[in-house]
Amino acid sequence: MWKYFRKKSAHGQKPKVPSGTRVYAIGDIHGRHDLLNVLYRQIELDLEQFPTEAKTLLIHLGDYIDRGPDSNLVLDALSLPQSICDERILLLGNHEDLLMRFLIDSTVGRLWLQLGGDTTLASYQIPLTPPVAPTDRFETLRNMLIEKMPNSHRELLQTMPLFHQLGDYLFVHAGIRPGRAMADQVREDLLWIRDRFTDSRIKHRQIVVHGHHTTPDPVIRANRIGVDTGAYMTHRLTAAVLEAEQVRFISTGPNQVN
Ligand SMILES: [Mn+2]
Repeated sequence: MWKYFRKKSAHGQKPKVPSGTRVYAIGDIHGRHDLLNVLYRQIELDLEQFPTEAKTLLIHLGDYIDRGPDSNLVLDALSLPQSICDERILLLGNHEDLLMRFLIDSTVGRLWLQLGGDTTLASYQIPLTPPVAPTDRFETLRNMLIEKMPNSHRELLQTMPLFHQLGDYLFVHAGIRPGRAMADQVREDLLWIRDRFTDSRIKHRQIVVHGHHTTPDPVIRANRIGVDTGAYMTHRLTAAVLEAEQVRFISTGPNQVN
C-alpha cells in the first residue's frame, strides 16, 4: 500500500475521501465552547451554501479541554447528539488522555496542571488550592474532580478512539511516527508527537489530518493537513472540509479563510 500510494501520487492523482462522503475535520477547541458554537453554525451555513447528497461526517481531532475557560461546557456539548452532520467522531487528544490518567493516578496532576488542566478544574468549580496539606493537594483535587465531573463526560472520554481512517486520509490528534506502519504506531506518538512528524517529508500511506501543532493558519503539506489554529488564544477555530479531491477550510474569527 505504501508504494501504491506513492505511485499514485507520482502519476498526479490527488488523494481523496471516498465518493459520497464530505468530512468536516475540526482542530483543537481547548475549552472554547463559544467558538465551537460559532464553527458549528458556520458548518450549518456551509451545508446550506454547498448542499450535498453525500454522507456528512464531523471529525473532531481531540484536545477539547484545558487552557480555555469552558472545558465542562465543551464536554457537555460533545456529549449531546448533534444534527449538523450524519455522523460525528470524537478522537482522543493528549489533554483528554492526561485527564483520564489523573482520575486514576493523582501524581499525573503536576504535569496536567502545568499544561492547562487548572482551567478544566476551575470549569467544574473546583478550587485549585484546596485547604489541605500541600502533599495532599493532587489527591484532593482528584477526589473533587471525581465528585464533580458528570458520568456522561467520563463515559464520553472513555469511548474516544485514537484515530480514524477514511480513503486516502488518516485522522489523528498529533500525528504518526514516520516510516512506521499503522499497526506499529504507539499511543504516545499518536497523542504527543511533535517535530519528528511535522518535519518529515516522507509520503505516509495516507495524508494525515491532525491538530496539536499550533500554527496561525491551517497547513497543507504533501503528506499532512494541520488544523490547530490555537483557538484558545487566537479565537480562531478551524475545520478542514474534505470532499472527493477537494480541501478547503472554514475558520472562526477575523481572519477567515474560505
Ligand atoms: Mn495536543
